[in-house]
Amino acid sequence: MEVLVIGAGSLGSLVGGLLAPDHDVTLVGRDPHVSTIRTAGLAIGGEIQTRVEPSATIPQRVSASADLAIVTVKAGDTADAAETLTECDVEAVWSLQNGLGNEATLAEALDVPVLAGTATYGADQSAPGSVTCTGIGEVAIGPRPETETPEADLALAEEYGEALSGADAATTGGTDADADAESPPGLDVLVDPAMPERLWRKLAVNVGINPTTALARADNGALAEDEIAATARTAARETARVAQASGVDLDEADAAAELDAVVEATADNRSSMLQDVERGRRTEIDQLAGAVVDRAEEHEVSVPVARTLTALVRAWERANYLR
Ligand code: KPL
Repeated sequence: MEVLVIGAGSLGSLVGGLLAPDHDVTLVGRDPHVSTIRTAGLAIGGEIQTRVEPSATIPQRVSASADLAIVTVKAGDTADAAETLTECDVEAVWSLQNGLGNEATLAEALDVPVLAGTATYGADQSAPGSVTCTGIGEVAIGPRPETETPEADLALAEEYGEALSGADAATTGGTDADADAESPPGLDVLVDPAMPERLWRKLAVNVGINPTTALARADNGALAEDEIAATARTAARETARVAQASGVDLDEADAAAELDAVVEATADNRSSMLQDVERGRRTEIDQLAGAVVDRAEEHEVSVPVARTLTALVRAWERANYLR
């Protein structure tokens, strides 16, 4: 399949890199990452070790056709990604982003089916031309919330899920010693018809992990420690309460358990918000904890921890002239 990845940062590079051996992948990102991939390929390190050679380009130069565009840009850059895609001829778009509402933004701007997705892989863009897999997670595809064509979208998600899943997708977690540069593990893409629940569950994980690790300047594994774990779990539980008030069936205990599972699976990962803070970039706080606070207000749900985390991260952004 021809696959465009719009947003070749940490996760986009990892996902595109894992698809590259079996598909014709073009990574769309920034220089010097893009120019390094063009000359030397993409090195994947950490829990998966391989080198692959996808095509790579910057957004201003894309006018490609593809079977599928995977959008992995920061939630705040979704409208720009949609604009880039208006120059391309793609059959469908799959959002693999953090936060809620990205699919709706893409669907409003584009005249092709837009599918929803989640990814819980840990990924860190260590240097130009390379990405480190810091935790093997799960990748899911399914109909987007509020689609007018749920059955057709589910059929499409099944088609793409099957086409994208690597033959040896379950074989992950290799070490340096057993790394086989010729046959890296593919992606195991799970098809989920119940995307709204999955997106809210992922939101609960992100609201628990991302601001806490960014503020503590700690990797995800630090959340296994009691004091900060309690803060993260409370934020995840608050998110579940807002999900329930929004009509989505997400149990508080399930949200907290999912958080614990992702913390364990990505213990060595530096969350995407921590990576943003360390690089002095604007974070996704508005689309994560900030979005929960906004919806909590609409539904009169109390979310003190999400509110505090939002205020602290926004204060960091203001102090760094990012707001
Ligand atoms: O999505 C992530 C992120 O960092 O944005 C998780 C899965 C929480 C991994 O850190």
